[in-house]
Formats: sequence, C-alpha cells, structure tokens
Amino acid sequence: MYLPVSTSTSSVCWLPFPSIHRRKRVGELGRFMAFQDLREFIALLDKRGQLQRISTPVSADLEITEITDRVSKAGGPALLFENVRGYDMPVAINLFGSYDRMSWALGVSTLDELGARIKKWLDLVQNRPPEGIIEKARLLPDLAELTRIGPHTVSHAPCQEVVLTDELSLDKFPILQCWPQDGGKYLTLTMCHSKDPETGKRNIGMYRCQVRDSRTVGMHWQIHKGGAAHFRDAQAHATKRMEVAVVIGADPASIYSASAPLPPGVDELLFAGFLRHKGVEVVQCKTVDVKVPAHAEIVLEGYVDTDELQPEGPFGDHTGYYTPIEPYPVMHITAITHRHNPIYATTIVGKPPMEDAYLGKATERFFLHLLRVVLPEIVDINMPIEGGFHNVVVVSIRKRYPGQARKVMCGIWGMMLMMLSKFIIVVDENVNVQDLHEVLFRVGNNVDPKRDTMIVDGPVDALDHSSPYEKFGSKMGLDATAKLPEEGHPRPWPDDIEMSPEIKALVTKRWAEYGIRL
Ligand SMILES: Cc1cc2nc3c(=O)[nH]c(=O)nc-3n(C[C@H](O)[C@H](O)[C@H](O)COP(=O)(O)O)c2cc1C
Ligand SMILES: [Mn+2]
Repeated sequence: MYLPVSTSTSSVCWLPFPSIHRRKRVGELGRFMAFQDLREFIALLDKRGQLQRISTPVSADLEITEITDRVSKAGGPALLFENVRGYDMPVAINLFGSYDRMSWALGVSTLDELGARIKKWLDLVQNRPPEGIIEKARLLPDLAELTRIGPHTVSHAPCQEVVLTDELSLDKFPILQCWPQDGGKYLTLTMCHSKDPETGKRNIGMYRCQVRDSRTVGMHWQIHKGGAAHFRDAQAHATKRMEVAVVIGADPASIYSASAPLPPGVDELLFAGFLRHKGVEVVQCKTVDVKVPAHAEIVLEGYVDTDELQPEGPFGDHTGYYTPIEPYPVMHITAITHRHNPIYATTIVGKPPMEDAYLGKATERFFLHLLRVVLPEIVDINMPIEGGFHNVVVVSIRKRYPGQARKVMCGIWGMMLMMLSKFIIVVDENVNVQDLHEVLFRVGNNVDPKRDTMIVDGPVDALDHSSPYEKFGSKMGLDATAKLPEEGHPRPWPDDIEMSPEIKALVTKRWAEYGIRL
C-alpha cells in the first residue's frame, strides 16, 4: 500500500506505507510517484525522523567529516548543516546512509524489492513473454508506463534560476576538505555528464572532482569508467574540447544512477526513470551541448581539454586509505547555474561503513539479477561492506557439474566492473552468503587451499594499492562448494550435521517443559 506523503513543496509523493486502503493498480511501475528533486527527498527524511538539522556553526574544513563519520558509524540520520562558516548555503550529507533511506530514495521499502522489480523485467525480456489475453492485458499498464520512463527535455528549469557565466566562482559553495592529507576540496556526490563523441550517447558517473581553483576541477574518472572511455574516444576523434557538465543534487534515483555500474551505453537517466517510474526532465545547458536534470540544485558546465592532464589527489578514499597523486583531466567551467537557495549535497568516503556502502548495497541487489542472465546458477551474492564492494565477493550457486564454481568466478571476472573483484568465494546454494560467519565456516571446512584456489592475473581497481603495478594484478577465487570426484576428490563428501525434523518438532513442542531459559 502506498500513502501520499506531503512534502515542503506543494507536490505530493507516494511512498510505501501500511494502509488498509487498496489503491487501484496502475501497473507495477505506477505505484509510486517520483521525487521531483532532492528537496522532496530531504522533506520526506525529515518527516520520517531521518534528518537532523544542525544550526550550530561548523567548518567545511574537516569538521563536517568528523561529525558525519561518527554519525555514519553509529547508523545515524541524514544531516543538514544549515550554518556552515563562511557560506550561506546548507550542506546535505549522509542522505543515503542507511538501508531504509537508500530504499526510500529508490521508491521501494527494501532493497530486495528493488531486485525483484529488476528480475520481473528481465524475466519478461528473457524467457517468459506473457501468454493468453488476460496475462497480456494485465501487462498493458506496465508497458504503457515503460514508454514514459525515458528522459524528456523541458525549456525552463529550476536548475537555471540563477545563471552565472562571467562572474562565476566555485568559492561560494561549501565544498568540503574531507580528510587532513587531501590535496584540497572535493565535490563528491557528483553526476559527471559526458557524451560519446560518435553516437552522442550520454554517460553519467559519480566521480570526485578536485577543486583546482575557482573555475577548474579535476575529473577523477578512473580508466575503467564511462567518462574515461569518452575522454579516450574524444582524443581518438581529435576533439580537443570535450563538453561536460557536473550536477550536484538531483532527485535521489538520478543521483544513485550515477554511482551504478550500468552496462556500457545504458543511459543512467533512463535507468533513473525506471527506478522512479517516471522520466527525468532534462534541460539544455547554457554554454555546452549537454542536457542535465532540470530539477538539479547546482550545475557546473564546461569542457575538458583532451590534451591536458594535471596532478589529482591525494584523497582519503573509500578504501580507507589515501590514493596518491596521479594525472587526470581537468574541467574548465564555462557556466555555473543553480536554483535559488541551492542545497549543496555531498558525501564523504573513508573507512567503511560510510554512506557509499548503501549505494553499493543497492547496486548489489540489482546486479545479482544482471549476473543471473549469464550465470543462472547464481542464487545470491554478498559484497561485504568491509570489502569496499570489489575486494570480496561471496556468491552461492546451484552446482550441477564439475568446475562450475570456477566457471562462475571467470564469469564474474568477465562482467563489466565486476572484473575488479579481488577475492571471489563460491559456496553451495544452501549457504546464506549474507551470514559471513557461515561463509567462513564453509571456507574453513570445504577448501583444500592447493586444489580449490584459483589465482589469475588481470585488471584491478585503480585504487588498489596492494598490486605491484597500478591497475594490473592478481585475483583469487576460493571454491568452497562440496567437491565432486571429478574435481579431484575421490573420497566421499560428508553430510552436514542436521537434526531430524521429528526430533526438532518434538523439542520445539516440549520446550517449555524443560524449563530452560535462553
Ligand atoms: C561516493 C562515490 C564516489 C565515487 N568516486 C569515484 C571517482 O572519483 N572515480 C571513479 O572512477 N569512480 C568513482 N565512484 C564509482 C563510480 O561512481 C561507479 O564506478 C560508477 O559505475 C561510474 O559510472 P560509469 O559506470 O558510468 O562510469 C564513486 C562512487 C561513489 C558512490
Ligand atoms: Mn555508465
């Protein structure tokens, strides 16, 4: 059931909420009305007691990080710093920093529900077209809605209420110096827009942008990412001026989509439209040929000179370590547009758990179903927060033939950004991968290290500091499944210890009689 939630603006959004009333079904996609912008999301968090406003004066220089880190680690609320010393703009942070907030951002009540939505559509496309007139008719509202989830262009946009082309400066934004050894201030919760020079297709990635001076920022798109691919393509096309835009603060599904490792060429705003059940409105930028979410808070427009690389870093990263100075492209800002009274949205990364953990968990839930398209034996996946997502991947499979665990490892290493997975642990279908105690129990018992580990060389995360070379190193797969004779296990595999169901039922029935208190 979904109840209308009024927000600080005049509009109303629908969110999951228990109710005795039944709403008319308007298609699977239509049960939820999208957040128009960041403000509606913040208003909802406030309403649900998940937003703390801080009016005490604070500094954007390290102090907000320390406060937010403590709140993050304690599982606390989103924060709105209303009085940042030296600035007249509030800082919103930790907006996505819990399972609940992350789910609400994407219009679901749990992240598993998000997975189920993705699964439903993949099933439809993959192997179960509707049969019979009734089933087909039932799908019509969903199909109709699918036609409405693409982005559409508007001519007037809140994000252009204020347009600065001459007197522009980043100095008025409360951009954080996150950690003591950082090379400066960084925009972090970004949506970096770029375009394929050949097809014009857009990519949006969440890449940090280091403030170099009041009109230029570093573009930290790592070598494996969409922005870097566009940069290389622009170089190959001898395009000197690559037009880009960096958006800060949009509707939460759009922000999340920038962080999601979508298949190359899949439009982040189309995905956001799918998540929010409604197309994202976009507007043409004022000085570059790029379209950005119309309801964004702040937009930086500009270009990257494809001949220019400048030192970027150091930065206290999501690995929990500082990343060193490396050469990266630079964006020259040609315009800054923003709403009246913009909200500056940001995040900090560092030792987990932090806000980005929940963005990653949302991705894990939808990625499970993408993986299953090519690896249907996968039952569940867990990328533990401590592993910074790609460092450790635990996956359970329905094993039916020798070597299947290894096939799954290779499949994962071949799937887009999952190529960066450093340790893949494969367990049998009956193992709960979300329970790391159980995973360790199986690894300890089921792995013969010499036989059951597979070490391969390949691409590693640009942030990895353990590989001898940058971006190239080794990964390890651990096969913790029960072994078959054909896998070099001629001995019988023992059964798990399980009590018989009759005795379990008996003891449950008689439990009170024993007088044992647990
Ligand atoms: C808070 C946060 C900061 C991030 N910063 C960077 C970054 O600086 N550089 C980068 O390449 N990826 C960064 N990422 C990861 C990318 O957003 C992610 O890989 C995404 O898939 C990139 O989009 P793309 O697949 O279109 O390239 C960050 C993710 C989060 C959640
Ligand atoms: Mn992308």
